[in-house]
Amino acid sequence: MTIPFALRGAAVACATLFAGHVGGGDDALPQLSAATGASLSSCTQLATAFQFANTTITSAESVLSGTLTWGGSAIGAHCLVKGEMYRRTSPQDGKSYAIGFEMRLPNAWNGRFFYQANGGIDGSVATALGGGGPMPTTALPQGFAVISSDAGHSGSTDPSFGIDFQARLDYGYQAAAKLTPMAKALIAAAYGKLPDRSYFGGCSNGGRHSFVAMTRMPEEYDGYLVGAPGYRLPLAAIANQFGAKQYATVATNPSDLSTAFTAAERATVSAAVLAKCDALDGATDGLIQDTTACQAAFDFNRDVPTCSGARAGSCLSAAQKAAIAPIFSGAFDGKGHRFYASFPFDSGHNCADSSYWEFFVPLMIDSGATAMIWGVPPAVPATFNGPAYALSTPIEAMLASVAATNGTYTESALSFMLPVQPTNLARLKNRGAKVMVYHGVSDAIFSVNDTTAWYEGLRTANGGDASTFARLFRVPGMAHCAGGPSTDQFDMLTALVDWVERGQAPEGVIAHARGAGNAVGVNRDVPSSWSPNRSRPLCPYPKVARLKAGATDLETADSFRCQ
Ligand SMILES: [Ca+2]
Repeated sequence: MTIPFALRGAAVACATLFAGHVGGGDDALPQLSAATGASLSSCTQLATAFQFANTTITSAESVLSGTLTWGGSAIGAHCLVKGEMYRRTSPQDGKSYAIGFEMRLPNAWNGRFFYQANGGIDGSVATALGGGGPMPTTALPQGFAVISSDAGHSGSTDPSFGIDFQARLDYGYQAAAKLTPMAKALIAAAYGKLPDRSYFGGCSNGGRHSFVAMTRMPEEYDGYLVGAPGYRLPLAAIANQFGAKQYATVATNPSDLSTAFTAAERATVSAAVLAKCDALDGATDGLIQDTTACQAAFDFNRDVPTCSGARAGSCLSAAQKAAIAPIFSGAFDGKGHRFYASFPFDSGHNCADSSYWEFFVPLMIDSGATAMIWGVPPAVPATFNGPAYALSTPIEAMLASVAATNGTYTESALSFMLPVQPTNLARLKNRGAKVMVYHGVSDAIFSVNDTTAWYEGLRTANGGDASTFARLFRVPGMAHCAGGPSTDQFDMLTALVDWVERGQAPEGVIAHARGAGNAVGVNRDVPSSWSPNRSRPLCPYPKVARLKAGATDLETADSFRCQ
């Protein structure tokens, strides 16, 4: 890596910004200083002037303001740098691999770096906007320098990259570790100083990347934004295949698992949950804020009508209840051992997102990932049949294969995919970094209960209170990362920056529904009875939003408080 001497000086000066403590009491943590901006000194020259080990810059070009937009607003002028790291040929499959990336460097930079962690099985370089989903704004338009990568392989729908052992490791945790120092050096080359503050964020597998980063790279980032983390992804995927096996026992069309639990029947369950739980938070408004109380109040077998005759949509047969109840109460192996979390009952079981995750994904995505990305030895891609694998392979065999190693695949999936000691965040905490986690309560693929169990463990590991550095926000009604009958549009990145750099701990993050006219995109799951722009506070767990005494307007966050 070549950095001009003057820039090395700037990098040293930057390090002194970590000094300074505020607060008192026995839990005083360092207060990190705020980032300061700078202007881009060059763009196209970066293609030749920037050098870093194992890195090839393939292009650097200026992008005019308005070329990209978010929510109808122009994103400002910036420099787009494309490149790759660690080009190599696989000893397992003979194919060529590299870690592809793009960085977008704003002309008017806010002094911050954002690592955009992507979803799915990675495999494509998503546009480095600095976030996605339904966020009202993202990092790039706010002036962050943003990196996005393919995490070390090409092909966002093809799990056969798992034949290559190094590609497994890059996908798991090593791509982020390799990209981080390169990205910071590129920022130094572009602006004359390293980033003052660095943030890491994503949802789903991107939330997993964030979760892993806070345990493996606690010194590299100051804030971690963790959305719907599949932080035990191989186990969640096997649990989802457990669900497919259960559904298959009551599907009227064996080739279509959704016939086991139709949209009308799912709506019946959501309505039954609302009938028991909606008012527990003081407001009968179609949102169940008190998720914990709801699980005690609602009984699936008792409160969902049982069909007396043929299935009719407004009831479940006894056989359906027997098949579906274990999916909620938690997947188990043949010995009755639970290996993944339960799922809570909520208001959003009938949204389209849930059907996709429960009926399509286990057969077409989870199966291939389990067998080829995580399993040891991996399945042979040319003859692999996803639905047959999901429905025929014993759960015990799946669990054994993601825990296995051999002479070629020397690290198991449970090692390379999962965070390391996830309730020990002392290094991150003690240097003043912060963590914000959000998770939809109606998420059908990664259970909010799994994330809540981790957070309870974190509280225990920190004397009963982790809120000084890490907070969990459960989002009622929200499906996987977005959607569901929910207020799913919120800006936790700004809340995280305010916490990291200004010491303003997030109490209630305001979230909006995305009804008709929403600039970023309409959520079709928003009930027609709601105001299109309904707002609610998202509350740090274990607090929940409750209706204020005397408040009558159910469409505004002002009527609720976190308690
Ligand atoms: Ca309610």
